[in-house]
Amino acid sequence: MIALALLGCAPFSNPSPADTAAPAAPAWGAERRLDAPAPQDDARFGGALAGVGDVDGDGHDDLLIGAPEHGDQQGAAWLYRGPELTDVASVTPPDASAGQRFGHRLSRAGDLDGDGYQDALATALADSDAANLAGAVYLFFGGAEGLTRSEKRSSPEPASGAGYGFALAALGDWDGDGRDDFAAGDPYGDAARSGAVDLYYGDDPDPVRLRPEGLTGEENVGYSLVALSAPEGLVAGGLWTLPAAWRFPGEDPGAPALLPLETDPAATVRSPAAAADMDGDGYDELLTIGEPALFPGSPDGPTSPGVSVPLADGVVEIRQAMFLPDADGDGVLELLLANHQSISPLPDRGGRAWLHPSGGEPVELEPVGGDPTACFGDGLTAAGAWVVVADTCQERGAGAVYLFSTPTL
Ligand SMILES: [Ca+2]
Ligand SMILES: [Ca+2]
Ligand SMILES: [Ca+2]
Ligand SMILES: [Ca+2]
Repeated sequence: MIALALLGCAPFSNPSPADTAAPAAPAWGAERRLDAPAPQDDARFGGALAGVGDVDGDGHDDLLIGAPEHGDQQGAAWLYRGPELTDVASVTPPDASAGQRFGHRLSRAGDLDGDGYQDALATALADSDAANLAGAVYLFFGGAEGLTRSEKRSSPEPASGAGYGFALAALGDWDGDGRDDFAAGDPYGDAARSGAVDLYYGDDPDPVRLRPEGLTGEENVGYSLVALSAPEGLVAGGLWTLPAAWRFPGEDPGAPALLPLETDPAATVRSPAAAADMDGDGYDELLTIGEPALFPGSPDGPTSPGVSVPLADGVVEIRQAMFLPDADGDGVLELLLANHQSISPLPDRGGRAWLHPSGGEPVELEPVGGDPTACFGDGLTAAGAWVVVADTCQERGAGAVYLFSTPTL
């Protein structure tokens, strides 16, 4: 009950009798589907998504969408400018090459160089420049013309097939120098596959490499990254081997601590997925996927036991999760959860996604058009007033992205 008390309004507890009336259907407003600007079978448009903030300074938040298998696995990414996300421009690294799989991961960055424009991050999973297919992270700097200038970052310990930048996280300005900072995961970047996290201050080219002490191998630290509000720091997960998650405090990132992710009753916790201050007490809650749970925030980071999130009937696990703005006015953020795989015993269709209001029952999102047996929900983000849901299986793997206007309840 301590956890529920910390979450203030006790979101996601079982509804009390007063709450059991059918919830009002969410007013999703406009819904739209985006297909790839250059559709191609198996290109996996929507394989990465990121609301990147306002990169061109026109006052509207913008969206990046990647297709990592596009064009002989060179990969591709496009910038969709807000507010309508109809103005599209290709975003390309200067050393684009076949097999590079650019656009495997995308992230907002904040303002890395302090020029007032929001910047963005993109990885090339199998970049061949640094060592042998070690992967690379590109910084794309915002400007009035969009994301036209970039710089490249490679692993300090480049290893074959390592997939540098497998996870990315925008941190805000940890050192207070006016430039926002970010982290790049390197979960396969050493012989023992213990993994590591690189901390980049602004646009400084050389990272601070972070690796918890006492690792013995196969921890794959940096497989997932979730930023907390500074100074609580950064949560780095391993590869499906919990409790392999660590917290790097913002004030002393060189002193990470193992982060227990235990729930009561015990649930299958797969991976950290998102963090936000759900209840407005100043400390971020951590949301995990698997059987999803919320770990209450504190000055020392998220705390166990986590509070399980009740799922829609028939749903056992979820694979994607994010926070949504408070849509029902109770001061508590809502959740968007998805599972892109077909869920037995629910009626046969592919991926599904649900809005989980803090005070009510889950409400399913219905994609506009398209093949309902595909993998709707294999990526989630938000950009401006839009909730963005990917379906990379759509159209023989060409992929599609669905836009839903932010709901009001
Ligand atoms: Ca903009
Ligand atoms: Ca900038
Ligand atoms: Ca900084
Ligand atoms: Ca909180």
